[in-house]
Amino acid sequence: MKLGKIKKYVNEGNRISVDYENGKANVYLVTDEIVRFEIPCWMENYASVAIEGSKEKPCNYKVYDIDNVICIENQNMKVKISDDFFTEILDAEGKKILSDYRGERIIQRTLSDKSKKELAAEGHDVSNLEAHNYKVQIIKEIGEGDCFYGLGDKTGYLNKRDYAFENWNSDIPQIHNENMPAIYKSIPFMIGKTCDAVYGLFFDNTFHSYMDFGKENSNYFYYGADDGNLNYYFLYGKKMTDIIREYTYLTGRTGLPQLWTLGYHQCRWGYESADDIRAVAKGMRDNRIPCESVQYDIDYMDGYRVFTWDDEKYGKPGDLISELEKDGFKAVVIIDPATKKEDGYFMYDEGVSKGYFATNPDGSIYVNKVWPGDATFPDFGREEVRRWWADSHKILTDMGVKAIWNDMNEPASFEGPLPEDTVFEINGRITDHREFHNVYGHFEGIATYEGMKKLTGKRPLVITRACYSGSQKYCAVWTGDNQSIWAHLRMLIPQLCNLGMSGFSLAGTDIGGFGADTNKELLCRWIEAAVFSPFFRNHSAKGSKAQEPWKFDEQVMDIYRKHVELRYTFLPYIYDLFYQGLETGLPVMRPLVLHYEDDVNTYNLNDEFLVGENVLVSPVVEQGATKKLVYLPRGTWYDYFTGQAYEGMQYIVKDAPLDVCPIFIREGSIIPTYEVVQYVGEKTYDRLILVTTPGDASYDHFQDNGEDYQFEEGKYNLYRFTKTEDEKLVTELIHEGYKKYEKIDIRRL
Ligand code: MIG
Repeated sequence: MKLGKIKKYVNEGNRISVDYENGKANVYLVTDEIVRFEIPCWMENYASVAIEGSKEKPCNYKVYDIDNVICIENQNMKVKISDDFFTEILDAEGKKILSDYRGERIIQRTLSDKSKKELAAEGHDVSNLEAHNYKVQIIKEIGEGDCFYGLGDKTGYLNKRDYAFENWNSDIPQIHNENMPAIYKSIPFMIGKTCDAVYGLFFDNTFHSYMDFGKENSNYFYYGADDGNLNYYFLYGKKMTDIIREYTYLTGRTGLPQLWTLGYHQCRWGYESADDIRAVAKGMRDNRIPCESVQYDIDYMDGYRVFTWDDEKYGKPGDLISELEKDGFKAVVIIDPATKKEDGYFMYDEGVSKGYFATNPDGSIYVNKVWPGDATFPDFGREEVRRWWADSHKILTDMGVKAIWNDMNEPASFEGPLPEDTVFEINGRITDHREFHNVYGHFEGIATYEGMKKLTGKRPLVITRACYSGSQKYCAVWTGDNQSIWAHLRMLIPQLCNLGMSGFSLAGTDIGGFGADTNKELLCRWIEAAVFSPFFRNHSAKGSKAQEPWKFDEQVMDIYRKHVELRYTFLPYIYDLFYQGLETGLPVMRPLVLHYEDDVNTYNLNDEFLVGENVLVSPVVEQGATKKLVYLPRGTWYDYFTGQAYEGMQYIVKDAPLDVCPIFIREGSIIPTYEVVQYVGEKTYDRLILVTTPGDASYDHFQDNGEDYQFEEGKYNLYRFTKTEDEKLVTELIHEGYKKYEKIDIRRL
């Protein structure tokens, strides 16, 4: 993609179009902080899937050229564009933030032809010994010590430096290793941190893409894609929190969840009848472990036909749901996109007659095998298909279903991947699987969200496995089929933190591990590490060891109960973080580097995290460990359980026997908490308990009905609590529109 020399440029509105010898490029000033770079080598006027509507704001900037370099300058930065669309971005003081790499890609390894042959002969992959240049590609310089964050659900560590990844939504039932190129989601957004700057890059292209952060060569990082335009956004910011705010300004923010969805959920692929579900629900209540749902995996369906119910094993549709609802359980059911190919099955018949399924190039319906056997794939890129799918959820909501769990939407298929030329549509434009694959789950998510919103009037919970940037507007996510191994317990922290920094605030892992057998110690440590996982669900696979908390011993049950109760205690704090996120885009679970980016000790901190700004959690994630090395950043931190104070900017060794997950509260905190209930809705929350630590503090707390959209019409309360050095607490109601608490108490740490 060598564009050659600049011939001329035109500045119109927010766009600077550059004519090169061999093509053209555009630079768009989206806002004063966001600049978009585009080479429309594939399509002019590409409409983003991730970004809905225009995000352009009036911008103040000037454009001029010196020695054939185009300079675009505003209050924040200076963008220099040269021949070959070589770009350089400087801050207002002229310090370089990010620059394209001038050289070629060179793999830093040497291998003689002889060795290459020998390796190949033994079956090793030698295809990656030479740099493969992609149709769309951009290479940027790396500085020593640069760190990279974001990228959604990728495996491995918090900092992606020295690793390479791909974006191609993949169903991976095998162990998710740290060097795996891709799992279920494609979120081509990264935050770069240099020694004196931070920035964001969002590569908005849905084709199979590749990102390498210095693994190939420590002098550069690159982005490549198999097709599409070169189309990326540079996000300027003084702090990482600015970058996240801007990224979520572009691609949207996680909506306010219903309060109950933030409670505890129990699941297992292996509850095979109404009695199984009933027994688990009873187990939760009998053992006094708070719980909102016992989720229905694929066995509830009649022969895995979506939108049906197996009444032989699960009773009359609706009966079990309403029986359990009396005890506070909300029904959450799984839906797969693959629709059984079977004449006489209403979804198939309707889909065929209306032409709703993806086709082969010759127009025949594309078929592959998934759970129901031969199956077809709804083309969710079309609005009428989404509407059909959305409306089909009435069958479920009529039974009392409250939330939907979308699985297998990479899309997964048992007989090999869908061919590249399978035909889909994106809002009226015909395309193929190569472009559509990574947004299949995204569009299914929109359909499901719209359906549930219309049918229930409540804020939908749609839990999805596959998605793309921007899906956070519609979906919660879980990280798919992890395993009951310590490596996956450890990975929970960087994975959920990076999802959070990529806009996906409502995320969780399968607590206890999905595949393989969990054990007592692992399950205890997992529930501890997951207490603040925004989506909070224990799930396991058929054939694995049962992992409901009472399947072990009294000690496990006590530890489990203690931590689920802790979750319910902190519910209003977590809910507030979602409320604040509507404005800031910031996630609930955050790596320390997000708030302490000048502290090098936080750059690679993989085993602790913050919840909001005021709670620091440092779980034990090593088998056998009963002490934890905790890093505390600047300030004073208070042990949540004992109140003991610790000075920050140091590592401490904390005792953490099996029943303890070290939690610290920052000085000057006011944390809203509730009394424990067995499920949200068991009683009204009329008492708020503020946990406080010494020091000046101010905190805004949001309260509404926790369910629907009435808060958007002002039906909510916003309390402002202020505390000064003399430790007196002042309460103001800065917005009143909902029934107030009867009591507000204080618990001083
Ligand atoms: O290939 O529906 O990730 O959570 O329990 C298995 C059965 C299909 C994969 C999901 C998992 C779910 C399971 N599904």
